[in-house]
Amino acid sequence: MEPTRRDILALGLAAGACAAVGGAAHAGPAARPAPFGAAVYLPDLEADPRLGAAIAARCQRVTPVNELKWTYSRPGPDAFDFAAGDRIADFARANGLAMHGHTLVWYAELPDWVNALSSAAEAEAALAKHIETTMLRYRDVARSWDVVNEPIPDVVRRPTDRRDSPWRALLGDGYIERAFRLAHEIDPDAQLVINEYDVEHATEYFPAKRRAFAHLIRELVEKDVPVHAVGLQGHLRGGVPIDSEELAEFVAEMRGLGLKILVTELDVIDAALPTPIEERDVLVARQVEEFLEAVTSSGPLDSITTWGLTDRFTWIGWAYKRIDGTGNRPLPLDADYRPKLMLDVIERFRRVA
Ligand code: 9MR
Repeated sequence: MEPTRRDILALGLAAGACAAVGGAAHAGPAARPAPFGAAVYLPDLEADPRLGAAIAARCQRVTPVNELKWTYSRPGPDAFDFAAGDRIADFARANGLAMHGHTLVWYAELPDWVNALSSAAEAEAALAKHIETTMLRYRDVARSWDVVNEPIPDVVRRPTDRRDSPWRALLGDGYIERAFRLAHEIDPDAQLVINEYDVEHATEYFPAKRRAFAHLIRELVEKDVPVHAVGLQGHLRGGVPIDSEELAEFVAEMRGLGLKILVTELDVIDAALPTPIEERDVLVARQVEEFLEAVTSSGPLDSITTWGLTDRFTWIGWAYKRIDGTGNRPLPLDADYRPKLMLDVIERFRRVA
């Protein structure tokens, strides 16, 4: 599907409008665009050679979707299984891509033996061994890591609320600080990211979650914890407006604390968007535009990664399947690897200086 001229104008993609967005508040286009990345799941990479080719041609970074999660890489307290992680790392190396490590500490995807840990000492030892072994193995190719993923619960009552996990149960909220300090000791030059979702909208629980996320990050920075960047996952809810003003303020505050801003898992959950593809693609691209506009209003992004590259392989397809039977269209390339308007929007905001 070729976008119509009306679509292009609506998205500000025409040359004049292009200069206006991002160009207005800043010095001009970035000398080097922010790296663009895609997350990739090994079975997809191995199933379709077009996927690897598209990533190699279009991306500078790659994130393993699942391969470094504990259920995949930690069969037992003394055991590591890096078979799948190594395949992604080799793919990255072979194509000159950086790998973004996802993720060292998370509440989810924990094997039974972690859920059975029963003392602070055991939890600390498990974390330390995991962080050290995993970071050192990929040190050459992974220069950035989601050290702690999703530390804030979905329903936040107080800004001090933190998400429950075995780590928190055994080590208290200090597990977050501990993880960053351990990661920094192991690889002092790696970029250490704190990563979160559902902070982009104005409705429901989003603002409270964003406030708790900001509270946590402020607390870490005040304690001189080596956190270097804020990862905004960006699993955007199609049809739900972006909280442009508050999100821009949040990001500006984070930059003021000396932190970089990364978009780590961008896609648009299009389950509730209209059926016609042309219309839907415009709405998806427009939402990405609103989001990227807000998060670049105080400076450039350090990188932009989408959670997948093509609509052919996306978690949205099973997690938010459309009831009209048409395929989901959350990503920059369609299921046949044709670029969509969303890709033009990303390309534009990569260049904000
Ligand atoms: O896309 C991932 C899916 O294949 C996994 O089953 C799921 C659980 O491990 O994780 C999905 O990726 C998530 C990411 O790791 C963290 N942020 C939210 C992502 C989408 O759910």
